[in-house]
Amino acid sequence: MTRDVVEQLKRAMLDLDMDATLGFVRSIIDGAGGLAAADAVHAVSDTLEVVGKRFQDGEWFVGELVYAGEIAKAAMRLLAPLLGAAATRRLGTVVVGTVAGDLHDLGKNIFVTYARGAGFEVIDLGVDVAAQAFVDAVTRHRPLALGMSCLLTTTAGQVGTVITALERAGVREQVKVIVGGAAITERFAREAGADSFAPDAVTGTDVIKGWCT
Ligand code: B1M
Repeated sequence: MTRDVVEQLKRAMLDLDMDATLGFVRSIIDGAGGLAAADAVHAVSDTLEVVGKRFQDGEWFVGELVYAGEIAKAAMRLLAPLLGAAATRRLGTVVVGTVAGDLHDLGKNIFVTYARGAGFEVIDLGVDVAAQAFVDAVTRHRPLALGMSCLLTTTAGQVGTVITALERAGVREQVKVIVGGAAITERFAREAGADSFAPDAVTGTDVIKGWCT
């Protein structure tokens, strides 16, 4: 049963069937197969990997990529309120955004949800965020951490650009920098001058929790 619902959800998403996908998401939310919201998030993320592969292989085109992204976004809207415990404490402020030139936000939004659930106040700058906007937000909000998300290899250089801009503005030492997204590796993040890399939203949240102590 557990496997069935997950497999059906994945199949519906690959059929680009919005209604069926959301139906399976809702049935997981209602307790089908004893699954949790996080299981549905993993199923959606795994399916997006397949979508990306099909796009990369030329089997699918931008239209399919866009619509699969819309389905994932609608699924995440249903799941987000259920992720993470409701925060009862304030651990500090985190500024987050997707780097300039990059419009991908599903992974960033999951990170935002988990970080808020853990008790952080998250200031979400959205997508396509210019280096100066990150600097302005750090100067204004004096956060514990700055998180950047980056999915495109063509925009990965923005990570270093933002860190250099923070240094030039004299605020780099005030804030820890964490980076995630499919275009980033641990090594890349370190070489760009970040304090940490997050392969997933839960690890990213745990890393910033560690910075609170
Ligand atoms: Co795009 N896209 N896309 N896309 N897209 C990729 C990234 C790609 C790998 C697909 C492929 O070719 N295999 C490829 C990039 C290739 C490269 O750079 N080497 C690609 C491309 C080429 C493009 C366009 C250029 C296509 C075109 O127009 N020709 C275009 C670019 C637009 C732009 O940004 N300027 C484009 C557009 C889009 C859509 C808008 C259609 C849509 C995005 C919808 C949206 O985000 N609202 C989309 C999608 C859906 C994808 C794939 C299929 C899925 C991405 C995703 O959401 N994954 C993707 C293929 C792939 O990644 N395998 C692809 C699920 C998400 C949960 O994972 O974001 O990695 P992810 O987040 C993870 C972790 O990385 C981490 O936590 C999350 C899980 O817990 N994480 C963080 C992420 N950020 C974090 C931040 C943190 C901590 C953790 O702290 C701050």
